[in-house]
Amino acid sequence: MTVPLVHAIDRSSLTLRPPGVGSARHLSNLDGVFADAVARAALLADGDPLVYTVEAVEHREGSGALSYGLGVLQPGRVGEEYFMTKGHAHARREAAEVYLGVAGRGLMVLEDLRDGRAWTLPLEPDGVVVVPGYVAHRTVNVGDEPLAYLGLYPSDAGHDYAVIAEANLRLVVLAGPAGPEVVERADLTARGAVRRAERERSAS
Ligand code: PAN
Ligand code: ZN
Repeated sequence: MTVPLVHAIDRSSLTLRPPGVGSARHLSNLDGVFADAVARAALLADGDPLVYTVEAVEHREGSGALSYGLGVLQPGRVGEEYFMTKGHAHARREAAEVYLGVAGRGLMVLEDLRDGRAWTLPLEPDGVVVVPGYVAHRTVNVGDEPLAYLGLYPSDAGHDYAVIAEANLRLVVLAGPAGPEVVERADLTARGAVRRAERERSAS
């Protein structure tokens, strides 16, 4: 079947017309992504929420082909962390990607696999973000509405989830009292201990 060369983004339903090939990830499909295992288990027991969907349009004609996916990431939190994607680097490491923000308020968490440099960038409607090659990436919904974006990538980029599965990405985005806070994963344990001590003090 030939893949259509024209699609429209329907901004009210956040879907493609005609539809792409859909996939969905629920919280149960995101193992080892969120730091707070207790909060995750509670949400799973309560019904395993849908975290995001991707509608992909993949063109496969030759080595220069481009593909794209419309990602829709729901608002929500697991403990202090906002809902986010699993995250990956491209199997063909040098393959870059362009993200176009469509709706909602997001952050991209990025990490260069060559030198470990890590940073975040805003992902907002009509904003264009470049993810260079060799950079692992995930999106985080830091708003109250669905976050939608189009990711455009070489068709032979491939998704490598395993490369970040063990250590996860270095930067973590938490919902702080004044909005998103970006912290180092290595500082999470200490931070959790301080929070617990504060809770125990105020409870006693
Ligand atoms: C995006 C992602 C999309 C879902 O289209 O695939 O945001 O994230 P995960 O693939 O990490 O589950 C992309 O970056 N494609 O290359
Ligand atoms: Zn990608």
